[in-house]
Amino acid sequence: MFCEQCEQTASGQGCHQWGACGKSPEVNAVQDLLVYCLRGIAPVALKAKELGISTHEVDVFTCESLFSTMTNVNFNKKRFWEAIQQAIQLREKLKAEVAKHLTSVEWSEISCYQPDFTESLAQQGQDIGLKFITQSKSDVDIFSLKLTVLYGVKGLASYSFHAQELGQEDDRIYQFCYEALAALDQTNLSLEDWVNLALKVGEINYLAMELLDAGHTQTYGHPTPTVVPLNPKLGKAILVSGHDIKQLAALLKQTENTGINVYTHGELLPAHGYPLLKQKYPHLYGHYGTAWQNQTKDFAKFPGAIIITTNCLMPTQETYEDKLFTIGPVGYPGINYLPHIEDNTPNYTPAIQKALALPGFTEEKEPRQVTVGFARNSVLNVADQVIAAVKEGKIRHFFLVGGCDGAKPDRNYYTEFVEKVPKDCIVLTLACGKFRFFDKQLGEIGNLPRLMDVGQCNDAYSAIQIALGLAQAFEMDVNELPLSMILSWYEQKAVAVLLTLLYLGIKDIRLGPTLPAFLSPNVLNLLSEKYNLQPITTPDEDLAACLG
Ligand code: FSO
Ligand code: SF4
Repeated sequence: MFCEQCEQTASGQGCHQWGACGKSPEVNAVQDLLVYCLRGIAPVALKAKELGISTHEVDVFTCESLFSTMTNVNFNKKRFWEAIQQAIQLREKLKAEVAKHLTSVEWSEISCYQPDFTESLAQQGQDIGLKFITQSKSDVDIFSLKLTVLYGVKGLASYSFHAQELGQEDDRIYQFCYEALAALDQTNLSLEDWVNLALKVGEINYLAMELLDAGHTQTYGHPTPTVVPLNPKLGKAILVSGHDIKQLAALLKQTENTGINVYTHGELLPAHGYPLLKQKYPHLYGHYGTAWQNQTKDFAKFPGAIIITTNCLMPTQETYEDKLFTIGPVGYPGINYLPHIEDNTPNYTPAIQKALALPGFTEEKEPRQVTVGFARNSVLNVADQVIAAVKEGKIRHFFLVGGCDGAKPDRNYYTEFVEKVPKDCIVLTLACGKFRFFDKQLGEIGNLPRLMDVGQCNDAYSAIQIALGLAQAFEMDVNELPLSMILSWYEQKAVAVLLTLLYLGIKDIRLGPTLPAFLSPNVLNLLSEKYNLQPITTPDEDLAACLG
C-alpha cells in the first residue's frame, strides 16, 4: 500500500504496511480503485456538461465518494465495493446520454475501465495504485504536485458536499473537480501547470467555503457568542460528532419531545453558536469530550448513543461499538449505518431507541463552560472597538492559532504557544486543534475576550473574512496586519484550506506539527520563496519572530 495524504503518515514517508490511522491495505486499495473510477468519470462528465446534459447525480456522487476516501472517514470495504459499482453504472449512463448527442466519441482507457467484480477489488486497486506511482514518480516534483492537487480536491469535495446538503451549489466547483481529476491522467503538463492547478484548487475551494458559509448562516443565522455547558445534565443522552450541522439539526428535530439531551462532540461544538438552532431546539444542551483523537476514552464513558457525521472516526472499540452509529460518507465494518432516506437525512430511530435504552447521565458534575460563536459577523460587528484598541496600543497583535489536532506529542507546541501569547494580544482559533486550550481563561482586553473561537475547520472562510475585514478597516494589505497565522494540519480539508490561503496571497504562515510528506523539497522551496511558508519551530522563537 502507499498513502501519504495525512500528517500522521508513517515516519513522514508514507504508510506502506498499514495506515497509522488504522486503515488496512485492502481498504486503501479499494479507495484507490474508487478514485481511479472517479478519474474515469471526469472526462465523461466534462463532455456531458459541454453538451448541456445534466450531471447533477454524478456531481454529488463524485463529491461524496472523494469525501469517503479522506482520512478517518470510512474503513468499510463493502461500502467502497458498492461505490465502485455505482461509479461504473453512472459513468455508463452518462456515456449513453452523450451518445444521444454525438454519434462517435472516443473515450480514453481510464473512462472505459471495467473492474472485475468476480475477483478481488483490493488486488485490482493495488495494481492501479502501483501503476499511478510508477507512471508519475519519474518526476518527483510533478508527483508531489499531483498528490497536492488530489488531496486538495478531496478537501474541496467535502466542503462542496456539505454546501450541497444545505442547498448551496455552483457548477464551477463540479466542473473544476472533474478538470482536476482528469488532469491526473495527463502526461504533458509542466511543473508550472501543476503549480497553477494547485492554486486553482485553492481558488475553487474558497468558493466552496463561501457557499458552505452561506448555507450555514442563511439556514441557522449568524453565530453569536454563546455559553456552552461542558458538564452533563441528568437524563438520557445522544452525542453527535463530526462536522455536519444539517445532520445535527435533523437529529434535533427527530429527538424533540423525547426527553433526550443532545450533546456535541469535537468539531460540532460551534453548532451551539447558531441562534436558529439553539432557539428552536433547547435540548441541544452542551458539549462532551475533547478532540477526535481522545474519542476511544470519551465514547466508552458516554452513557448514550453516539452518531458520527464525518471525520475523524478512529478504529472502534468493543466497549462502545453497540451504541455507535455512522451516517453519510462515514463507515466502519460492523458498525450501524443509518442511510439517508428523505430530505437527505437519515431516520435516526435506531439511535434514539438505543439512547432511551441506555442509562444516560445519572450524576451531576460541577458546572464548567466555554463560549463559542465568534464567527465573522460577531467579530466584524465590533471592528470599531478592535481598531480603537489597536490604535490605543491596547491590542498589539492577533494570532490565528487554528487547524487540526492529532495524537502526536509535538502538538503540545500549540498549547504552549497560546499560553505564552502576551497579555496584550488576541488569539483567534478554529477547528479541532483548539481543544488543547479552548477552556483556558485568558481574560479580556476591554470588552473583547482574548480567546475567540471562530468555529470549525469548515468555517475557515469566516476566519479569512475576519482577516480581510480588518485589513479593509485598517486600509492595509492583509499581509501588513498585526496578524500571524499559526496553523496545524492533519487531513485533506486542511490541504484545501492551505491552498486557498496561498491562492489569496497570504504570506508568513507557520505550519506544523510537521510539513506535508507529499511536498517534495523543491515544491517546498518554491512555497517558502513565494509565500514564506515555514515550519513551526518553538513557541518562544516563533512568538518573538511574529512580534518582532
Ligand atoms: Fe479536525 Fe478531523 Fe476539522 Fe479535520 S476533526 S482533523 S481538518 O477531520 O476536520 O479539524
Ligand atoms: Fe497513513 Fe494518513 Fe493515509 Fe491513514 S490516511 S494510511 S495515516 S497517510
